[in-house]
Amino acid sequence: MKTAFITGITGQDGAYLAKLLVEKGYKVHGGVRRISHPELGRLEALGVAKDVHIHDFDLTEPNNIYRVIRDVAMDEFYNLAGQSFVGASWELPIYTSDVDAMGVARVLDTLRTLRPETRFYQASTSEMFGLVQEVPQRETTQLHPRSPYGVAKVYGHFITMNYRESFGMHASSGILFNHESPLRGKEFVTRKITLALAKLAHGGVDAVQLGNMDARRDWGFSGDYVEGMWRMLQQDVADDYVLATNTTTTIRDFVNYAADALGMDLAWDGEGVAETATDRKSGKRVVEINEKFFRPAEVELLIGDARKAREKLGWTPKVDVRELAQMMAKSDFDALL
Ligand code: NAP
Ligand code: G4F
Repeated sequence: MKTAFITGITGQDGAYLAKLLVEKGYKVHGGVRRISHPELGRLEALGVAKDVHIHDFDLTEPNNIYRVIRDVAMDEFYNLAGQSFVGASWELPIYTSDVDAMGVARVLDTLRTLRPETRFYQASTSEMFGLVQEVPQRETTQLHPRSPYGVAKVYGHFITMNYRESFGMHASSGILFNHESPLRGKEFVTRKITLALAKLAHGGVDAVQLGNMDARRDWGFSGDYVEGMWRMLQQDVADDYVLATNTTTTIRDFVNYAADALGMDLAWDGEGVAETATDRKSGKRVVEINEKFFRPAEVELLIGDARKAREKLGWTPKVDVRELAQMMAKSDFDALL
């Protein structure tokens, strides 16, 4: 039986990965940071809360990291913890880099000292491509991050590569494009949309307030992507891989897919901050634009080329963006029944 340690186990990906590893027969340990109201809701939703061993863990706390790595005899370490909300990173640039950049170095250096044979996974991101230098983006595409979050993740990415090259550690970095699920945080645009539309479908009256409708994202399903993380750590040689669907969709079209799943028929009108969407059937206003959701610098286009993961890991995503929007909208609708 293998043992895995997952940081960020209470998050979206942490919960799906914990479920995958429990099903594969792993002994699963996870790190949970101290907050006033500890929350294992996602692990409970996936039915694995009782199957995981929880440890106090914070990426900003070096001695805490040291003790956890000393005490848990782990074969694999998945570093999924992070300040993951891009929009917040302009307000929290120092904290974001402490967690998303320095936190990675703290873990790698402790593993190097105590358990250098442990296989390590770093949660890198398509946000590192930012102002994209190539379409589609792949492992070799030049990075140009556009947010403090993206900048911090670039450090995490390169320090992972550096510990592999410097110390021969089995350290891999997954450059994951956006991936979502019914367990996605409510501030991310997909979940914000599906929750708001589900409330409208239940008789609510509040339109969802959104920012840039023209940004394009390559959206996949978290459940598919954690399978790719696991496959990376099963390779004889550590490496970096893009995981993506190779389809890009505007925010506007994601709204259309979610609306469709809930039986709405949207009419779009206006441009820029005056843009709106109204449901032809109910006459209700569904989308309004609010300038406060625009970002100081935007990532306009993401579309990934996951050929390397397909060829070397045998990984392919199973859920497309329409199915994803439908899955999320239906889940939010059913939860309100
Ligand atoms: P998420 O739902 O926001 O989960 C983040 C997790 O990190 C939560 O468990 C959170 O704990 C924990 N955390 C935050 N700060 C911490 C700290 N200082 N010490 C220890 N734990 C801390 O994010 P996700 O969508 O699952 O993403 C997982 C990772 O992949 C993140 O690093 C993210 O940046 C990266 N990523 C995500 C995507 C995506 O599209 N989902 C794409 C590429 C990369 P709480 O429960 O206490 O908040
Ligand atoms: O859903 P988002 O907040 O995700 P974003 O910024 O792409 O980041 C996510 O994916 C990254 C991978 O590329 C991860 F590394 C990161 O941790 C996170 O999981 O925003 C998506 C797009 C942006 O272009 C944003 O400007 O949606 C646009 N948007 C328009 N209106 C909005 C809104 N985003 C949010 N959150 N809220 C809005 O009202």
